[in-house]
This record gives sequence, structure tokens and C-alpha cells, in this order.
Amino acid sequence: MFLAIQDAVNTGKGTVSLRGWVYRTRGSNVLKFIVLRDGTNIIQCVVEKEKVTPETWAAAEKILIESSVEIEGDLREDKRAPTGYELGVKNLKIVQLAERFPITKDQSTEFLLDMRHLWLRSRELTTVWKVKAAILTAVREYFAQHKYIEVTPPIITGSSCEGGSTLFKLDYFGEEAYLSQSAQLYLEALIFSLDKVYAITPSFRAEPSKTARHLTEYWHCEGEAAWMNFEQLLTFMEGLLSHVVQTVADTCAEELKLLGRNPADLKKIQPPFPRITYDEALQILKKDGIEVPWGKDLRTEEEEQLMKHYDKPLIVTRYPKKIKAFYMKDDPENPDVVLCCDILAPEGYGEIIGSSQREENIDILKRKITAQGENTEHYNWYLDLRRFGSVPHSGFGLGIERVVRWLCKLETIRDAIPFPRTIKRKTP
Ligand code: NSS
Repeated sequence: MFLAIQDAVNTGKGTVSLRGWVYRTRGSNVLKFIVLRDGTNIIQCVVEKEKVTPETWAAAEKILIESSVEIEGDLREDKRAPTGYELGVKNLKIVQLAERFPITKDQSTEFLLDMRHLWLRSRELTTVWKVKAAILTAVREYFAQHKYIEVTPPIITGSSCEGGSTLFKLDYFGEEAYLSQSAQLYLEALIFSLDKVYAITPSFRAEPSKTARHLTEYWHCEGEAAWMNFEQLLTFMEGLLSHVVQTVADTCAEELKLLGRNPADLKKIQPPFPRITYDEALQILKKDGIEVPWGKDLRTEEEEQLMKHYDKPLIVTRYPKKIKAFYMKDDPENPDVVLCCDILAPEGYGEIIGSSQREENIDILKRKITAQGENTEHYNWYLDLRRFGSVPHSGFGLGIERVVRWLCKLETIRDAIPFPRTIKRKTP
């Protein structure tokens, strides 16, 4: 509710002054309804020609949507109104009379993306920003409860973490540098002084594909902990995800409903989450008539098919070594697979977390880097972490917009971020 209204209700004051933007207008030549919007909500304001000064009536007559205004009036209870109140206007002052708003009904997606700087005021998107903030708060809360320290890794880097094919290159004073794909390698460096760390940073992927789940710039929440083994990693991530989902279901119930998501469905997302291996995933798919050759990564359609069997996030472990990153530790029971885990969201929203136990032995790590066609020289500083006090450790990365998309039931990940960056879009 508008803060000024909350204050007025609390103190029993009848008259309030509100500031905001005109969301809608309608009316006749004696009566105008102005729906006012601010960061909290909307409220209907009623202007009666007979009861206001000629200046206020003139302002009400010429006002256009998205004008900024200050309105003073009497608060009246109204059971049908979204906030339970309506305002009988006494004074209306236009702060800036808006030009004719370019966004009208039934616009194309591309037009709305061109107008993103204005369209992000829409009720749906505003609601998404609020849920996203609640997700970030809940993430930080869980890390703090588990004594993780938030750190600030660099964005400009000299080495690749997730392979060269999606690296954005920069001209760095005549040398080649990259935009970070993941803070992981830096978080690994920081666990040696802080034990358990996390960061929430932008990550960049030069994804050539235009899909509903890929951005070229996204917010990445990554955690890394010394001494953490694979089992402990799985349990930690399960706890983090359920804490986030439960908190958001509790604190954003109204917002979720507005977006078409029933918070009661999210309340069912409680541990334990089902756990299967990559091999088991292939068997399930095979029974469904989908043959994936061993060693191939799961594609979007295959993940979607797999998730038809589950209504909670699914933990898929032990993927083939050859399709995963160099830093992942081999499974001691099967050297063809690594101790990694992807977590897939239900309802076809796809992968939300990528994680693994890390290889802590320097010789094996060097072999893995070379096997992936990379030069160990480029990772010299990273290899130092295995030279000076190496310990078993694990970590993960969670795509914030992927989680926002899932919880807010969004058709596309583009609506999970105010200014989406995709292969075809870098403005506004
Ligand atoms: O490539 S990941 O699977 N894993 C890593 O980057 C590890 N280095 C993280 C770590 O262990 N510290 O990306 C992690 C997650 C993935 O599960 C998605 O949820 C998200 O990051 N992700 C993306 N979100 C949006 N758009 C794009 N392009 C994208 N790529 C990954």
C-alpha cells in the first residue's frame, strides 16, 4: 500500500498527500477517475468538478497517463479497490505533463523490448522486480545463516572458466581480456582465507542462440566451500533452493498470484529432492522412446521430457567427463564420469544450477586442462591454489534469472531482468 496511506490509516488522519504517476484515466465532463501508481501499488482518485478549484479540474481534464502528479485528498474506504481505499481529490498538481505514451494495447514483443525503459513500469514487470529482490534477499539470508562470506570477484578476466566458445573478448590496452563467465576460479582462491564464500555478480556468455532460457548477461550466484564433499554440496544446494522457494512463497504471495503462480504449489517444494545419475536419466528417456547416445549432453527437449516425471527440482549427477569442465573431479568409482550435478527446475524451466566437487590434485588438473585443448600456462595462478595448501572443495553456480523465470512462471527469461541482453539486443 502507498506509504502515505498506511501512515494515514495508522494515525487516523483523513487527508493524505500522494505522489506518483497516472496509471489510467477515465470519466465525464463532471467527474474524473485517475488511477495513481507508485512503487507500492495503485489507488483510484476521484475528481468531482463541483468540489475542486478550476485549476485542479483543468489539470484533471488535460492529464495524460504516465504524468507525474501530487494529489491531496480524503481517504475513503472502498472494499472493491485493490488497496481497500479510494481518494476523494481536493487538490491535483501536475509535476510533469507526460507526452502521449507510446505503449498502447496489443504491441509486438519487439516493440515492447524497444520501449523497455518505459515498459518496465508495467504492473507485471514491476511485480517481477519485487519477486527478484525477494529471491536475492533469501539467497543472501541462507548464505549468512551458513556462515558464508560475501566477496567481490573481478568481471574483467584473463582466463576462461567455462570454455572459449561463449567468451566475450575485450581489447584491454592492446591485450586480449574477457568478460567473466563465472567467478568460480576466484572464489576458489578466496576459500583459502575465508573457508566459505559466495558472490552475486553479472556473468557473460556469448550465447549464439536465441532461446527462452539464455541471456548474454545474467546474474550469477556462486558459492564455494573448502572441505565440502560432493554429498555435502548436494545437501547444501537443496537447502538453499528450498529456503528461497519457501521464503518467496511466504513473502510474495500476492505478487506471485498476480503473475499467475499459485504460492501453495511452491510450498510443496521441500527437501528431499529426487536424485538420479546421468546414466539413470538416459534410461528414463529410453523408456520414453528417446535414445540419447552415452556421452551426449541433455538437450532442452530431453530435459523437458525427463522433468515430466517430477514435480520438484531434480538433481542429476555424474555426467560424462568429456562434456564437462576441466575443474571437475573424477568420480573415484567411475573415471568416465565426474562428480558434478545439474539441478533442473520442474515444469520444463530447465537447468537452474551447475555444480561440482573440484579436482584438488595439481597433476590431474594439469592433465585435464591439456586434454581440453587449453594451455596450462594460462592457468598458472589457478594451479598455485593446488600448490599451496590444496584441500577438497566444492561449489556451484545458480542463474538468478532462471530461478526468477521459474518462480514467476515467465514465458521467457528476458522478462526476468529489466534490460535483457541477448544476441540481437543491447539497447535500451
Ligand atoms: O555454466 S554453468 O552451468 N556453471 C558454471 O558457470 C560454474 N562455473 C558455476 C560454479 O560452479 N561456480 O552456469 C551456472 C548456471 C546455470 O545452471 C544457469 O542457471 C546459469 O548459470 N546460466 C545462465 N543463465 C542465463 N543465461 C545464460 N546464458 C546462462 N548460462 C548459464
